[in-house]
Amino acid sequence: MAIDYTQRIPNNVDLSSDRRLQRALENWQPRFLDWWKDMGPDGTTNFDVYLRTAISAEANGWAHFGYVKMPEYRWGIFLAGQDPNRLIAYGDNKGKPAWQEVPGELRSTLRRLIVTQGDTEPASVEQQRQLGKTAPSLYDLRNVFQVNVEEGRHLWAMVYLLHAYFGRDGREEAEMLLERHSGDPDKPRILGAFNEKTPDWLSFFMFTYFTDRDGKYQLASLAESGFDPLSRSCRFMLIEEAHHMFVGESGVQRIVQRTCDLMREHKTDDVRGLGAIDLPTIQKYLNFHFSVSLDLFGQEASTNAANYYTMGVKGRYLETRIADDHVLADSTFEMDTAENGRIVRKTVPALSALNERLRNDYVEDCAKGLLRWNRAIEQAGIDFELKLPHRAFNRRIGTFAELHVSPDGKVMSEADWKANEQKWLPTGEDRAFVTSLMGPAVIEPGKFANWIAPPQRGINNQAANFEYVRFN
Ligand code: BYC
Repeated sequence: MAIDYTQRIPNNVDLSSDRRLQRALENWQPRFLDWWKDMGPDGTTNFDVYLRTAISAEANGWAHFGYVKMPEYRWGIFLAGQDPNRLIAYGDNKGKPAWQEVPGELRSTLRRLIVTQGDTEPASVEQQRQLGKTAPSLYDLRNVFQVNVEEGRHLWAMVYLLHAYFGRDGREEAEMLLERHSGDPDKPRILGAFNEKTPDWLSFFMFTYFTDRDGKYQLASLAESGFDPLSRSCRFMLIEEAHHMFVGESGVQRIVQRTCDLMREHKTDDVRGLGAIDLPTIQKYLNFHFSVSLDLFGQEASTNAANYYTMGVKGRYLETRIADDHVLADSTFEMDTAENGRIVRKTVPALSALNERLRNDYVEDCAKGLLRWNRAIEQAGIDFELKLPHRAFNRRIGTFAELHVSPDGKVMSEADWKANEQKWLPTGEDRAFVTSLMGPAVIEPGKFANWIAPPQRGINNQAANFEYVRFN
């Protein structure tokens, strides 16, 4: 179904045919806009931003680019097309038709997953609220705003499901999604990484590279859900998500490039004095964001994950492309786990290891960006390699949370960890330095802050000096 933009809430779910639902969502809409005003990008009400807006929910040719005043962005409800013959691909319900309504016995499980997913979306907007003030260019300013409006739309995607399929509880949960706030000591966001700060652009690019990538893997698993409206919501969200990870990967790449250019030009490792971010500091930020994002996959051994799978609620990454029985009752999986203060390899039932399996898929994907970043370092003739730290490094969730582990995977005492931690994770001083580089936003078209290289091409193939944001 095409997206109907004549409605107060743009949608492709024929919202006007269900007056009660439409009214409920129209009641939620002003609360969302109040939240955006209070917690979204600060001081941007009058900006015209060159944004893409969905005009179709299919992958090819889905977006329109044009100037939008940000609070007038048309947030709406867009689900990928329905396959009327879709079958559940795994678990006890394998082979049965996908559910168009929520099965009673799965109600609370599904609601919880949808709420957890929904909670991350506004959280990230809150985390990024102040970034516009220090944007290194108009191009980057436009990109953070694009990410923000789409995370806002992802919130709409989950709120639609809560309202449409979970009755009163769902409406209450939708309210709560606007009441919890990132880092709020009384009402924090649900998952740890979403209560961290994103105070500078290196953090932002690392966040969009590593944490948005968790989004990709979680959404892909939920896209396998037997609950078809959730699956269709996530499939369209994944199309939007790809740009967010591009922003992260290319952002880090441009910082690395600029650092290498300065190192070569001035024949020095000490680029801090030249107003750029040294490679060891980039590595520390990478260590932090990777480890915090690994926590988002949950416990290594998880009966929750096993139950989600068996019930047909949450699948594996690209479930239908995996060649096995899709039931996993007799399958095993090998993974590292903490035991008696050591890391040991164990064979465990595959069903209980599904979080870890997804984490493996994620780690493999994360490594690809590092190959490209390292190529830039190598091409500059610099002897330095960015590395993903060991998966047990700096964990708060799961089996490794009880251990202290170095980036290369060595288990150590708390005293040794304390003595070395500042070599591996950003210190207060590192953060203060990176923050000190974040000057007032660079708003002259085609100009960039000193610590980052320009992108290789513009958004939607625009020229290098395109005016991505007009301030009015
Ligand atoms: N923090 O059996 P386990 C995105 C709790 S990002 C705090 O492993 P489960 C985005 C857990 O709740 C993607 N608590 O749990 C990115 C459980 O509590 P109970 C977001 C945690 O449920 C950037 C207990 O520990 N989407 O889209 O299998 C910008 C046992 O754990 C954490 C989703 O997460 C944690 N990190 O796994 C914008 C998808 N981890 O039951 C957006 C939906 C675990 O003992 N969520 N716990 O009280 C899920 O699939 C699952 O909830 C999780 C956790 C994978 C997160």
